[in-house]
Amino acid sequence: MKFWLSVVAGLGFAMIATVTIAARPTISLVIENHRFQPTELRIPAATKVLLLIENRDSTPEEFESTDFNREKIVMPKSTIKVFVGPLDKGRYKFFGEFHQDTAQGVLIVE
Ligand SMILES: [Cu+2]
Repeated sequence: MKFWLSVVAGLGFAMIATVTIAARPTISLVIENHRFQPTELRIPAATKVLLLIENRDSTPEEFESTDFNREKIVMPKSTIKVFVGPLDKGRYKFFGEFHQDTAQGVLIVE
């Protein structure tokens, strides 16, 4: 009996975990011609968000933010995952370190 109770509890936990992963807010960001599309991202405050960053250029880029402390290379024609947050309300700049003259964006947490 004790064994079956723990199996049932385990299944319940696995289902909750799956739902939690599925519910994770996901935002797509594209790098093309050394620019971000869109240049403004909006996410809710106090929430962990998954950013999917696709580099459509034929050169590498580095997604970087000193405001929310992230730095990750995106190879040409590939997509990376970056978790952001939970953050307080505000505006947080990000940029492509290899093309800072054009690759600029802002994360708006509201
Ligand atoms: Cu860097």
